[in-house]
Amino acid sequence: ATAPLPAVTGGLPEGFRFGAATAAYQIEGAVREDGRGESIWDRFSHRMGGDTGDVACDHYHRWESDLDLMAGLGLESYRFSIAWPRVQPDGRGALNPRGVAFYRRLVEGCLERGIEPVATLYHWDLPQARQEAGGWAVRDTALRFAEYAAHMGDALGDVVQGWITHNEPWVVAILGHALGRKAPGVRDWPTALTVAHHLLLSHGLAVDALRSRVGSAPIGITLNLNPMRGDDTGAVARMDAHQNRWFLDPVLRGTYPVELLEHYQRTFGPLPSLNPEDLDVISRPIDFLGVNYYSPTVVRASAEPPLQASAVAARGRVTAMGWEVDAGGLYDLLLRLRADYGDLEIWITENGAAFDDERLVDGVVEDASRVAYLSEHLDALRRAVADGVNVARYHAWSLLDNFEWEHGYDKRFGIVRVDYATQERILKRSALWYRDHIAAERGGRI
Ligand code: PNW
Repeated sequence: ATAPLPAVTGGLPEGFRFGAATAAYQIEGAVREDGRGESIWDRFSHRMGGDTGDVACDHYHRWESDLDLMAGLGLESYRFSIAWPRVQPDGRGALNPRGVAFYRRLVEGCLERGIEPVATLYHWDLPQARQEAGGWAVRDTALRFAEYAAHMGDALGDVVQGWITHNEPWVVAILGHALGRKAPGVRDWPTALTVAHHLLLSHGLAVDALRSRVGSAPIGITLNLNPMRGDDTGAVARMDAHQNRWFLDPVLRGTYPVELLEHYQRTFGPLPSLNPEDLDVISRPIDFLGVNYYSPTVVRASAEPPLQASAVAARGRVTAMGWEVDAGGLYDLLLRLRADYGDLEIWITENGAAFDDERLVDGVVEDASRVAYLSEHLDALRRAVADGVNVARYHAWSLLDNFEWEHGYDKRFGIVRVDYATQERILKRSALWYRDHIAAERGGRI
């Protein structure tokens, strides 16, 4: 393998920041400490009998040294998530002050190190008590989420510098409620569509709640978006409407994609949760769109309900997840967002990869595949910026190896290795490469 060329630098907009992302259940551990309530991921991972987030990276106790690690890499922005059941154990009622205090320490620790703290309110860890009251399939959960958002705005609005309502509502709705692969493990398409609607509604309600409480801090939502590839234009359009436009259009235009909406209604009957007035709330102005990009989706026409379209297994270079490596997909996606949705500010809130070919050599984990992945995707980002797309953040997924949901700890996305036996953090080559890339951009010596 040849080493990647030195990265192109310069040309990024004023105010652009490089950072890394994590999520509460994937790194914190300490699931029974300081009054934290149970979440649907505690319940689901224990029920599945595999790995759980009980200890994870023990970040709840190691946050200070983890922040030092970030500062040492020159990271400028840190995207973390707040565990709803840590700050409001039953997902309603009074706050748990010890849970809130943890996030205040974390955020102030970021500020002390010159790192911008960006908080995600929902990265999939619904309080189990809300699930027992019906979960995202009931409208009340959206109202409770708005109250939680208001509480967080009051508690942390003076220090958090960016707010993200939801992470990847498609994954929550479809993988969590149609395919049953993620918590809460439901398999029912009509429920999944109801859940998607309530997630979107709760996003709009949370924007309203935050707007009056967080000063000028930007507010957005993060979607997992995939550029679609394939020869059957009908199948490609259906998959694109299902996965990308079902979330983009309501948030950015106040409409559901009409053809797919009619198709769902023919297939499943009326969708009673979908009150037309909700779209005004869902489309409240946001300050940026968060984009998680991993790979393109290759689509073919098939008999598979409800879309009559299926994703084809990736070919060529793939990651340990089986996801195709294609930085051109990031460029295409960014250009498409600008063409279809106008000049909105975009934050890449996740981008990265798990690979199996890492090995420890003289105290550094050599991960050439990840260095290549990050380098190619940052080049694609720079090309999109040069072509006029307004991109303001890049958060690598992830700072640390962590609990990769139903795949457990085997899939390692970190730029920093976690030795789970000792909780030691060991830099990977990609972390050093990223440090040098940021330093070169800032004109420092590397
Ligand atoms: C995202 N898919 O999940 C999440 O935001 C992270 O928590 C996660 O660790 C990361 O990506 C890596 O998986 C996704 O199947 C999970 O399309 C599945 C899909 C997409 C994103």
